[in-house]
Amino acid sequence: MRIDIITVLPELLVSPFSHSIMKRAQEKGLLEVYTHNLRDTTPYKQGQVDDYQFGGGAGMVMMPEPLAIAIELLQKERNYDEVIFMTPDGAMFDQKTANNLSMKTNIIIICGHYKGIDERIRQHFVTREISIGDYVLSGGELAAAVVVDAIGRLIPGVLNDETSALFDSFQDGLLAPPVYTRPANFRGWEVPEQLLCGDPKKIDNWRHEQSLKRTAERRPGLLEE
Ligand code: 6GU
Repeated sequence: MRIDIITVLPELLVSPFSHSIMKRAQEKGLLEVYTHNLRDTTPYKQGQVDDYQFGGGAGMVMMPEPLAIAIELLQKERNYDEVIFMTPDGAMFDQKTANNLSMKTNIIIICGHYKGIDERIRQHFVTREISIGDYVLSGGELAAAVVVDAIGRLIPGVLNDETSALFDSFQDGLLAPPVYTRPANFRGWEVPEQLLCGDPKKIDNWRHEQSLKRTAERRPGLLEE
């Protein structure tokens, strides 16, 4: 899978993909992430990418031409399954969307800044708009990093048995059960006996019960779905 991210702050997108699972996914050749500085393809002088909004009002808007050029340069090279715009008024990102996107081949992600991007880019290029939550970030970069991480780890072969996504919270619509490691007795606080009994069936049952309990307590809405 190849992901091209269009941004005015490519520096923000270096570290998130340089470590741990995201690093391994790229080393294995299963994931390619490229960032493109919008200022490199703007036709305007001094790298201008934004301007005042028509109708007045505070805040700059990202101009259509630099974005269109950046998108079309990429689309000339290969077919893209999605052109995603990261925006707080987009569809709420969730595990289902992550699963769906992890099966795509080529994706473009546009990171917005300032008051957003010219609406005509959204109408004529963008195929999907994503928000990562009901709060406002200063730009789409951190949100894009979240989305790429969530997608990247789901690409077949990225995770091994130890890091398997199968038992993640949300993967089966439930929150994950509590986990414990050594020592079995830490400061007098004991690991639940069910996990120490050695009977895989009992352990599975206990974990499922705990998942249901945790979901009912913390996210009852998930059980209704
Ligand atoms: Cl995708 N972008 C920005 N700027 N803020 C957000 C967001 C995205 N998702 C939640 N807040």
